[in-house]
Amino acid sequence: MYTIKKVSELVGIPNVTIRAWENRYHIISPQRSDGGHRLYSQDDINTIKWLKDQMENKGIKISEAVRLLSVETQKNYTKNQYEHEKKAIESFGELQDKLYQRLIELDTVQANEIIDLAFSLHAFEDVFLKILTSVLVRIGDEWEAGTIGVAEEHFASELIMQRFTNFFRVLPSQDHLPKVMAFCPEGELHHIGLMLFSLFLRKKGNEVIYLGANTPYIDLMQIIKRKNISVIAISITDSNSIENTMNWIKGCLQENPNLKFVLGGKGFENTQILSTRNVFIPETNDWENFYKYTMTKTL
Ligand code: B12
Repeated sequence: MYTIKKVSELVGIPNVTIRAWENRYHIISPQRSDGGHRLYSQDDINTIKWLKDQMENKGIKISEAVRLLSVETQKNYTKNQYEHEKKAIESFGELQDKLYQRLIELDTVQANEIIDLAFSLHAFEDVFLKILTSVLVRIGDEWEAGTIGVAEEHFASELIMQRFTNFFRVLPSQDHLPKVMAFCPEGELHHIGLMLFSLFLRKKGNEVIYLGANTPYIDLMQIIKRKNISVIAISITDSNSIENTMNWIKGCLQENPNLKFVLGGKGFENTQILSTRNVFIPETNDWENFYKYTMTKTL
């Protein structure tokens, strides 16, 4: 740290000018010694030198130099932010690769350690979306391509699903919010998207009864009544399941016209089914708006 006298010598500007710039433009805020004297950092000195340079070599006024300084600072901030985000993405890629390797080696301990590390480094939504889901999708692709076996796929899906369910347990739920039941109809094994949507609702505080993949319709109406469910989330990948599902929904609505259904999944990508008063098909990436305008207002 440097005293004002030393700074004045180093940059060639009188003490009084340095203090005036400080008070008028708030460009630097030196620390204070125990005795109340100003103490400047190297960054402070660099800022003062930069301002002096703009005035002397470019012939501009101090007020204009200060304005330029804030533009430069913003540019540097944006650049640093970009570098930081780039690093984080690189580390997502690295964590994905490591986790993928451990999963196909069926190594429970190491796979869990990598997931723990991911949670310690990143926000939990990022870990679910950018690491766990990506790894599951990669494993599913490789399973379909025949490069990895069914045992590896099951092992990976189970281990990752356990982490999802752990989060389900710890997120607090609020009793006054609508209760949700989530499932994929019979024959549908793809439930990662459903899990992501359920996690989104759990984060909002809704209780979600998660039945998961391959759920027969039989007895579901009883659960809906018994558990006082008001919203039903259904995920469909195979569009052939849609017709049965829509018929089941009609039956449910005859018994309870206040029920709401939220549908999603690849199966709806190429269909003409539109949202109605009771049935919603939110756009992917638009869950926040869907929640804000539909879940909180109409339920
Ligand atoms: C992982 C995977 C599997 C895993 C599933 C594991 C699991 N636990 O879920 C396993 C290996 C079991 C599997 C099996 C099969 N699969 Co597969 N699988 C995939 C894969 C690689 C990723 C799917 C996935 O999880 N994506 C990630 C999630 C997050 O995306 P998503 O499901 O689209 O969900 C998003 C949205 O749709 C939405 N969403 C989803 N559900 C819901 C619900 C609500 C309420 C809301 C609001 C939103 C929402 O939110 C998500 C976020 O944006 C895809 C190919 C790919 N690269 O996408 C094929 C894919 C889905 N599978 C496919 C097929 C054909 C099969 C098999 C029939 C293959 C076979 N030869 O046997 C089997 C049988 C499946 C069955 N009976 O259901 C096809 C489906 C085509 C179709 N539309 O019918 C795909 C597209 C592959 C392809 N080459 O065409 N699969």
